[in-house]
Amino acid sequence: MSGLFITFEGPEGAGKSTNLQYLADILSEAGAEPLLTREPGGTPIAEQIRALLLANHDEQMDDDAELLLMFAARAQHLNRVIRPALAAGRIVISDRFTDATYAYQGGGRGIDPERIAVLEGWVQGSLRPDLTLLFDVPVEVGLARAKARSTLDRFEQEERAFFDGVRNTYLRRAALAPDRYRVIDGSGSLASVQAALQPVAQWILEQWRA
Ligand code: Z5A
Repeated sequence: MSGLFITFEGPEGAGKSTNLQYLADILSEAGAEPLLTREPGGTPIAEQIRALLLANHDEQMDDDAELLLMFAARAQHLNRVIRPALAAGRIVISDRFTDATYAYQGGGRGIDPERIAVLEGWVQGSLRPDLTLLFDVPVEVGLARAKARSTLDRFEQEERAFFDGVRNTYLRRAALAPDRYRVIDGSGSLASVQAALQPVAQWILEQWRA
């Protein structure tokens, strides 16, 4: 038995968390009971690493330290939560996964994607998401939403160029692997975004039942 691994990606304020719950509700009503999780995080230890990664520190975090902490959290999350759930045949939906590392640590910080690929192979082996929903919004729209909501975490305080790098990397990766990604315009009304999710939900259910 093997489940289905779905990831939600996008720059800040793109609407991932809001729409993840919406999709999960549709799947649950259809009897699928998806497992919802997030990165960095998803287990008690990985959530502690998340807190370290998002907090503002007096000391600047080294880019390599940030990258390695992302994958440390991912190893814990994958082996404790994601792999067992997939092995049990469940649909797993993660709010961010390794595409975020390529986007933020690669496109944002400027780390060579080949170095990220080494860690991806080490930690994940051949495991990749079956489907990635990329919620795309212009940088200024996403940041305005994030700023309206709460105090800014360590990533949200970055410069404009950082966020341009994040968004461009996501879009480039999606263009290179159109079979795995669905790009959803997250800048429209919530109703229009949720309408776009309806056929995606049906596709997921068909794949899961097959
Ligand atoms: N990170 C990394 O660097 N490398 C990695 O490998 C991984 C992660 C895995 C996680 O923080 C941070 O970790 C993240 C990348 C980095 N950077 N930051 N910041 P997080 O999980 O707290 O942050 P986030 O993933 O960016 O979440 P977010 O800012 O909450 O964005 P979102 O989930 O896409 O948005 P939302 O919460 O659903 O919506 C944001 C607001 O907009 C909210 O008030 C909504 O009501 C509103 N919204 C949503 N959709 C709409 C529409 N369509 N219209 C109007 N308003 C809307």
